[in-house]
Amino acid sequence: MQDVFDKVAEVRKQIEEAAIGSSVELEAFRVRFLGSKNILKDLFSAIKEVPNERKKEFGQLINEVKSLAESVFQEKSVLFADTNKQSARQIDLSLPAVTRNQGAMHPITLVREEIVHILERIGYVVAEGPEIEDDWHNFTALAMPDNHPARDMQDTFYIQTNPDILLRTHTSNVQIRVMEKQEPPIRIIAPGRTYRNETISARAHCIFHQVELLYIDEHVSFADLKQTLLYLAQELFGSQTKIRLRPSYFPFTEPSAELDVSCFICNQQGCNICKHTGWVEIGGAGMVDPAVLEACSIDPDKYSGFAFGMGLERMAMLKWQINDIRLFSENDLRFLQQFEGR
Ligand code: 2U9
Repeated sequence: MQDVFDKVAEVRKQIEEAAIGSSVELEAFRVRFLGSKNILKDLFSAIKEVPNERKKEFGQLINEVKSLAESVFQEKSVLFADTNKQSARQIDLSLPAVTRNQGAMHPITLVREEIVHILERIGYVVAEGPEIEDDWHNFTALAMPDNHPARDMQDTFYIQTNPDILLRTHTSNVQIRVMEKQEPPIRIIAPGRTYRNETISARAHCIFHQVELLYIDEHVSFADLKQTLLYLAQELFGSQTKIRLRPSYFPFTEPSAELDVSCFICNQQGCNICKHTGWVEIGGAGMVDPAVLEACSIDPDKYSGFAFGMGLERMAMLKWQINDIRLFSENDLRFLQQFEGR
């Protein structure tokens, strides 16, 4: 029985003589004498060995020793408080780095920048214009007369009830505005957002993006157009790429053509992307209609030019095999994060 009283006396001695010279030693002290499995708890459970008449005395003794441990700890905590903060501030270079989300470019931005850079290398400059446009710059100047079906409310978003103000249906308004102000030669790229009153589905959206290009100078020919498109296609899809021009119709170009490139997925062996034809359509083109030049006071007898237009959603969908156009405007991070680092 004297044993347990001796043990308490010994623990008291340990507390009184404890060498606490650092925050590490202070923490060791706390764990040993005040922690959840501290040595005093073990001693306290030995109370069953103490005869009843001395249990009270024993309990008081343990409480005294516990208070002693607490006051030693308090006293030393004040001493090491600053040191503690300082060590918290120290940087542990062996820890793994905190990775930060860098964000990603939007896939439409990525294809736009790619096309713009390719065309800048052969002398084109980016031009911009308004998304809210008047009827003349969006339709009339582009040889789309009053009765043209594209002007229908079904196809075009008009601003409130004003039949003269609308959301541009293509970026061609930009070229009209440049031609009004600038003498040829004109070599411009017009990338931008466009609007059409379409029912939204996996294949169609009422908001989409285009890149159009326009080149006006003396003696510009269809051969120049073809060579420019071949350059663009080979820069985009690789030097082995072939192009094919199919006759088509646009009100603002004559002659007009649809541009196909040899399938970059299957190399013309046949796949779902080219629907086993070996060819993929990527845009439309043509020689600028003389009536369009005239509308902008450019002499069609002196100057000629070509234009080309492509949809950026379609390009991105082909490039990354994306099967739903709505993904581009929904801002779902699970979609957008896949373009990190591109
Ligand atoms: C001016 C004169 C002519 C631009 C052109 C196309 C053919 C064409 C489509 C491609 C896919 C639109 O986004 S899309 O649906 N565009 O096929 N665009 S020629 O012609 C112009 C432009 C401006 C002054």
